[in-house]
Amino acid sequence: MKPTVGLIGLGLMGHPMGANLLKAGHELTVWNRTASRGDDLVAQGAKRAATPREVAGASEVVITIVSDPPAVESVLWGESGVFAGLRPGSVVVESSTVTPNLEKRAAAAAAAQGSEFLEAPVTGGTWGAEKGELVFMVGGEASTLKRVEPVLSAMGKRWFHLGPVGAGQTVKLAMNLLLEVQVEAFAEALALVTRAGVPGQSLLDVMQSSMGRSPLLDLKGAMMLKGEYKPSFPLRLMHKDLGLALDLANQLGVPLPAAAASREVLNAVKGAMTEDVDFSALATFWAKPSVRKA
Ligand code: NA7
Repeated sequence: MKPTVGLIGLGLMGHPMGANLLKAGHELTVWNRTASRGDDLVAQGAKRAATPREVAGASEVVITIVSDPPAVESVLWGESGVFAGLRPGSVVVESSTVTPNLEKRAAAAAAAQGSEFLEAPVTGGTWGAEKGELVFMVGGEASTLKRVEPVLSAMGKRWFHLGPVGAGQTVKLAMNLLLEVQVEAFAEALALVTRAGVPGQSLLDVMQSSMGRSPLLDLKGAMMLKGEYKPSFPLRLMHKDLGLALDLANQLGVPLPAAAASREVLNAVKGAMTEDVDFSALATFWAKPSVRKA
């Protein structure tokens, strides 16, 4: 028997994860703050819950994937949150990108109710979520992971067990730092060559034929050259993640000078944008002088 699954958060990532859980044959209960984002999943057979508490009451495995720490606080600890209705013996899988400390608190709260907890932030973007090829960075007990592997396999292709709760988010924040700084470095290099009169495409062609080749830049480099920034990994979320990485670094006393400089670029672009854009839109920092003055 496949476990009954609850999914809280049907954003860019959660929605396709829900579609893949249904495809894999799980009985699925969903909740999203904006209920209409779940309409098509309900049409495909998901049950709609009125609150996160109701999701928890209906599910053996409860997955949460919402924006940021305040959103996780609200869906877990809110008056009608998961912890108000968790079934003893169930497992909470928290897949948002948040702080290691928040996950440790959530793990303790789940344990106090006789449930298990796993942090499992994801990488792979909307593309990976749609294809069911996400990669999970897992922190928690190996035995808990074993229990939910069939559920993870409906949404992802790989998972890494990185240690106790906290290790998964630590690696996730470090990963996003790497992705951000890489794209930011390419945007700087692009600004340099284009100002010198060399087409940006030439830089991308040579870069992608070199030792420095990066699959990420196949995608993000092309977006920057076209100046089209439909969000796959929204800039607002990368801005949040770099902030969380810098907070963690402050706690640990680790200097992150490139990440700090890069966050300033995200800050300026975020302040100047009126619509939701991909984080590769950080390239507009150089393209539009008005962004720098913002
Ligand atoms: P999205 O597409 O911005 O979706 C965010 C989701 O979080 C969406 O379902 C939101 O509901 C929900 N949300 C945001 N704030 C709240 C509060 N306060 N309470 C309840 N629900 C909330 O993000 P992604 O799907 O790309 O990413 C999700 C996470 O994975 C994030 O941590 C990333 O960094 C990685 P809404 O539809 O707006 O009502």
